[in-house]
Amino acid sequence: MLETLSTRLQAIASRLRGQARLTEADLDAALRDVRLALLEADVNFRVVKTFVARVRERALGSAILDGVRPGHQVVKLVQDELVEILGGQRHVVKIEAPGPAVILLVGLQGSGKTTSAAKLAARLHRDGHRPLLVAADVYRPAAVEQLVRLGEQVGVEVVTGGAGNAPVAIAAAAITAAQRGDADVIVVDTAGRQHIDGPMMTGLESLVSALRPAESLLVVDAMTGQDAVRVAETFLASLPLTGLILTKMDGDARGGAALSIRSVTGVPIAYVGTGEGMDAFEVFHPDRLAQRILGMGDVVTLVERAQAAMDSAESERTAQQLLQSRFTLEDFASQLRQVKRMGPIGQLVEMIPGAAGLAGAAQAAVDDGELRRVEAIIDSMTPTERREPHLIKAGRRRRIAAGSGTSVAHVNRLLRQFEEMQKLVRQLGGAGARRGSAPRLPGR
Ligand SMILES: Nc1nc2c(ncn2[C@@H]2O[C@H](COP(=O)(O)OP(=O)(O)OP(=O)(O)O)[C@@H](O)[C@H]2O)c(=O)[nH]1
Ligand SMILES: [Mg+2]
Repeated sequence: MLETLSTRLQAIASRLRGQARLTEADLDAALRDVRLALLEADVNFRVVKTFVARVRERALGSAILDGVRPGHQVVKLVQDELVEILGGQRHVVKIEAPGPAVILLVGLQGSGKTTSAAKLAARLHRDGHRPLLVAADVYRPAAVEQLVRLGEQVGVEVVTGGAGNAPVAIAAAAITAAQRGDADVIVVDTAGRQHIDGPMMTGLESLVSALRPAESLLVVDAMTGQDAVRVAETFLASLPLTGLILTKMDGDARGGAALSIRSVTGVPIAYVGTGEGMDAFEVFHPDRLAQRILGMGDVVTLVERAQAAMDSAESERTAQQLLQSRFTLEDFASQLRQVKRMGPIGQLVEMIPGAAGLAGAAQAAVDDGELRRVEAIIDSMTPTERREPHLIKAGRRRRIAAGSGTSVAHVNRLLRQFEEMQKLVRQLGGAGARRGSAPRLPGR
């Protein structure tokens, strides 16, 4: 997310932190770089202007240039100001009893409404709500089909209308169904058009007045740059939007525009989409994004992703295996699969404090097929070989290499690495055993 901007701001930040003294001229030079970085990332120029002016004013006003570690303090001001333009507080969607609360998703064609509707329902479901999805995009039969398929995928029921039903009628039926079926929130997917026009707006206005949604969320494609900001302004002129969903933030190109959307429109960003998969969806936390952009990591999100992706029973079993020195290649493969469920490796590394600069390299290693190769090699082994890799002699190594489409050198490397890991684990397990916490099995 926002890799280019992030790289540039991090370079400026580390230069600032490295300076023991800071004159007003140094400050202005740094702020000029900040200004350029923001503009190049396509952040709205008025927002940039205010941003830089406020950091400068606060830096000079509080006399931090004469204080201790002035560079660090300026970076902190930049961070605070980033949080500020991103909206300060996170926006919590309103789901109040007596339900069902209606969440209406609106937006242009292809912005990601249907995908986001399903992601949002999945999210709400995971958070303990009982959502229903409503297919109120009746103009394209394929749209209903798409939502039904996604609903199945995330395990949320989808309400559809009969032929010729108007969106308002379908949504009203969904409210009744929710009351009967004890759902507390309904997420309504609507039709998008290529451009904002009268009929679309009239249709949405009648949905709003009939449903009185708790939230009307505008879905915008972050890759469309400043257009996204203009689209939001136009929608806002006719509809009482309560929040925004920024999709395709996984693309780097013009995501900066999205950073200014809150400042320009005053509408808070509620969620961001970071990929096509149903998991690629995050609650938007201004402070966490600001930290990530400045390379300070985002451990909280990392842990949350791990919790969502990891099977806790499976992890517990692995921990036990580790402690008992019985960690096998099978366990290793299962761990790999769980990590993959957490999302693209580059995104994960980016959230580790101080490691943001490695994100590209880590992602490249994956794209290079290193992880896939490891998985393929393990897949080509027999269950016995996975449990007892020391049994794998030359002939078997050749078979495994052929079966996995790799080379004997690859197989050798994996086995060697695994053996080293086991050695390490045995030492750890041994230490545990001496403390009496993890009995070692006989013969190990
Ligand atoms: N990379 C990426 N792709 C996304 C994201 N959100 C949606 N998409 C993709 O964008 C395309 C359009 O998404 P839809 O959800 O069908 O968009 P829509 O707004 O419902 O489109 P219409 O119903 O035609 O108005 C699909 O291919 C999605 O997979 C995201 O956060 N990242
Ligand atoms: Mg759609």
